[in-house]
Amino acid sequence: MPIALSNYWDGAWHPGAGESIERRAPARSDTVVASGAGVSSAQLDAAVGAAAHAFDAWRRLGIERRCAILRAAAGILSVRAEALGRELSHEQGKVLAEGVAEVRRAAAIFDYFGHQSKAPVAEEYAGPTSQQRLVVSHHPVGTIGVVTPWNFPIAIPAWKLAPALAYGNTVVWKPASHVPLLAFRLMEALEEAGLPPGVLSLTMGPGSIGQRIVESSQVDAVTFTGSTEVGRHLVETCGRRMKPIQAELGGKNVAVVAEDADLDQALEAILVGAFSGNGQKCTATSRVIVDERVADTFGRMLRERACALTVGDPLDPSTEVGPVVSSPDQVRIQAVIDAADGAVTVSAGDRRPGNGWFVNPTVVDLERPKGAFWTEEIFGPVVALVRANDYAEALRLADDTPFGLAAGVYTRSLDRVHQATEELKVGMLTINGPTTGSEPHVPFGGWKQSGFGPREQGSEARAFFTKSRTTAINAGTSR
Ligand code: TAP
Repeated sequence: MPIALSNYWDGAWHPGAGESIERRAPARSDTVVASGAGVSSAQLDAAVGAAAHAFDAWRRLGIERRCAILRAAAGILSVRAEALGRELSHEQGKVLAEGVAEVRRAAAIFDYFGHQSKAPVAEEYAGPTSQQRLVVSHHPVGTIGVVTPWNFPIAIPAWKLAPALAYGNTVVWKPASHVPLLAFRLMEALEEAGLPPGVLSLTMGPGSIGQRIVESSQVDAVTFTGSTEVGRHLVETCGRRMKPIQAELGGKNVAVVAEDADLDQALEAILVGAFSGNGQKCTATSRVIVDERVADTFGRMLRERACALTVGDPLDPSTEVGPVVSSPDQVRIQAVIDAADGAVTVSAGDRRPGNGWFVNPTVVDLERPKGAFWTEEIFGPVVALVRANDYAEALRLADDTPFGLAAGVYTRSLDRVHQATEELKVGMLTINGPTTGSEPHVPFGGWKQSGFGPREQGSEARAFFTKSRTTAINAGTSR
């Protein structure tokens, strides 16, 4: 039976009066996972109004009581990780173990921000004289518009909602249309954790609902994760309104395999980087640049292992690569593969159910670094191999992209690690590990066209979700 979806604002669930929603399972497109309707424009305005109205009481509640609610939400998500992970895998298509791990990650994020009440709330500096102290304190921004993508249906919402709420903001959240069920489940968990009425509004619907949130005069700032195309448009929209926006966008992430790399270690890391999440991660490895001297060996190793990956139902624990998120995405990715010269499309055999949106894991040997495999974010289980004459050329090629999200470098040389950290223009760099992955206590985000505004998570999250005030305190003249 499909799960009946609902929207949430002002402390109550509301059936949508907007566009209908019907989410089908990517592995079995004849199975409806969840259905309902998104909000109408009038409902959205009510949901935004409720969040704006709730702001003063929420910020005055104090950080300790706010954080206690986030810790309770973390506990609820932990207890439900298996069940929610299964629903995530069914709805989005990533394999079961990754679905469960993502729910646990969301719990860890709520737990991390649930402990921010114990972090310093201000910094103190010396004034120009001993009579003056300068105190920098941090204050909530107001009502935040949150717009999230489908590839991490619960972890990315968590890493926006948790800091927004901890630091005293209220939120209007529009999840991606492909993953309404996990949004509904996260909202349920937060309601059960004791979030007061109005503090969070869940408003489902198409991109136009996200657009209306961003344009609302009652929304004080926007945090968005998604494509560079939509992100650029939202940055322009916010710029015209002088509204702060944080945007985490696309990537064309690279793995550089040096001549001295431990090839087995590099192989394991690149397989995870390229094919986990069915290749649909913003940090997915999509270009592999290999030193000419080890390229034949490494290319053969990569093709052989990619060929042995089991493609199938994401709920089957033996599956290593599941379906992509939608039928149009399957058609688009397959067209890019079909148009490529030298594409080796590989698959371990047929364990896939009928009617699924599957794409075989694919390795493409590129003669020259150009074409769609080199420049476009394909967002599927595909990876391009390119040869470089030496390490210096490999680093130059690595930066041959307008994106700057993630890179992996595989080497045993400290000198080469140093060169990579100096030269590569990326926000996330991994040495001898997968390009994918993040931790809640350290910043996450991209350079160049992969990101805009303050980073997410860790110590940098507060920079976006608060406004600072510098207070100069002068001692009385009698002292
Ligand atoms: P998008 O198509 O950009 O959609 C992202 C969100 O924006 C969805 O909720 C979407 O709604 C909404 N949206 C679409 N048009 C809008 C508009 N005009 N105004 C406001 N909201 C609008 O991205 P996607 O396909 O969901 O996600 C994949 C992309 O996200 C990839 O490029 C990936 O690299 C990127 N991504 C980046 C990161 C980081 S941290 N850099 C992490 C994950 C994903 P609908 O779903 O209803 O269309």
